[in-house]
Amino acid sequence: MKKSLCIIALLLAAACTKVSEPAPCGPLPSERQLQWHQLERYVFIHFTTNTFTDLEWGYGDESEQIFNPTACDPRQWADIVSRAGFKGIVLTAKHHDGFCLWDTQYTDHNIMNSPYGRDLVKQVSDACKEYGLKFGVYLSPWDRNRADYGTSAYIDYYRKQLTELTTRYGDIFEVWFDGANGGTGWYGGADERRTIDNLTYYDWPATWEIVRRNQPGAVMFSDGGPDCRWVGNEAGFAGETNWSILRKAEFAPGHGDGYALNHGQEDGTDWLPAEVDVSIRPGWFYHEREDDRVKSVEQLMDIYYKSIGRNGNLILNVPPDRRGLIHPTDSANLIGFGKAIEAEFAENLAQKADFKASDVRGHSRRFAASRVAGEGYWATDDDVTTATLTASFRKPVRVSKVVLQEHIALGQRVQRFSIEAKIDGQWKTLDEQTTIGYKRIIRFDPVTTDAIRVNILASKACIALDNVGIY
Ligand code: FUL
Repeated sequence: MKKSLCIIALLLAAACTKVSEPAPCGPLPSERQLQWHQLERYVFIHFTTNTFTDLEWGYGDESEQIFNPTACDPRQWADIVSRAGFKGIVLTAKHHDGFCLWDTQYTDHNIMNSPYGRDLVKQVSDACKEYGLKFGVYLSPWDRNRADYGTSAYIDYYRKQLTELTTRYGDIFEVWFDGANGGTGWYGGADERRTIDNLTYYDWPATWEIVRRNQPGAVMFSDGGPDCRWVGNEAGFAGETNWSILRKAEFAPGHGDGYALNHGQEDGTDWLPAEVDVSIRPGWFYHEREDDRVKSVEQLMDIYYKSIGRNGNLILNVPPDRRGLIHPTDSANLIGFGKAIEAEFAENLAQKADFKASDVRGHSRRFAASRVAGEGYWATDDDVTTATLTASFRKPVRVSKVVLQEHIALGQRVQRFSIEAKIDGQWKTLDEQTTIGYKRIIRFDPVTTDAIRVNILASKACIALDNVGIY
């Protein structure tokens, strides 16, 4: 019998018999982390008094009177975000300056005392519901408005704020804990001398507990998680090697090794995937002087491949202007970005391919298009940690990208892989890389090819791939 027939027979047999699942490998994602991975991209909104003072870090002594957007419309934000194909919005409910964008009972330094006079957290969360978006909040631990910042009274205040935010506005998908604080040598606000030890001051586990209790589905972001980690830069890229696991005990908000944040750690103890935060403009807040420095669709696509394409989620900041609207350039580029992603991944050639694997544990025959078909995944036998998967085409196709996704519910396994194309009867290596994780996108100069081969060259345990896409 020919080899291909042999494999088909094997596949059929496997489809008919119940095959055991591979054993989990290393730390595993929680259900909330699995859901979060699937979001892939969402928008950050930075908006506070800084928008009106032209600052990036307000001092905390700004008058509430300066917060006066003349045409503020969170529905415009949500409309643009959803049209661009992004899945949610994370709003800076309070940035380092301490001004609160919601109707809080714990400080007068809030939006209800501004000329705007409306609860913006409520408006944004409502707009998200209307447009089918997830909603999240950023609550700066550092607060330059509070004279008690640095004492235990402030921790109590901070936790009360977090309680308000996590109980009043419906479901929250992510809470963002920024690591920046006055201890980094940037002074201002109510007390210019205080220095904070990030590691000892906040007692994070007790604070995180509030989120767990009130929003069990929410992931929490910081340099050290507990659910997703900072990627170690704000330029928009994850490491080419990017493990979703980390030795968590070595990290805390505002504390951790930059290289490890960017690459993860192969011997990580916990599932702690990377989130890539970057702004569409040079700054996080709107400044008119940056109107001609909005990232182009081309730049945003490069970020896409270096974040989502390298096993990270992307949180792209799009700051409203002084009117409280997303500026036309930002809007056009964000929507253009969404369209470019759609166009580049419009046709998955894997669906037309005939797949053969060098080893099969047992799966649906349609595993290659499993994401599309919504079933099965390809796994190898327990002792098989190297394997090849070949996609052959009846007629030559033009290919410039391969998408790989591991079955991460059972852990991150692959340590090294390569992609080859069969061109004029010869196999040519297009790329060789390390990790895959939730999603890895390999792009290369377009080739016209009869077949694409994925070689898994090293893996911590048997291979389990959810999806192979060819574009
Ligand atoms: C940083 C902050 O200091 C910036 O202002 C911004 O909020 C960014 C997302 O995180 O650490």
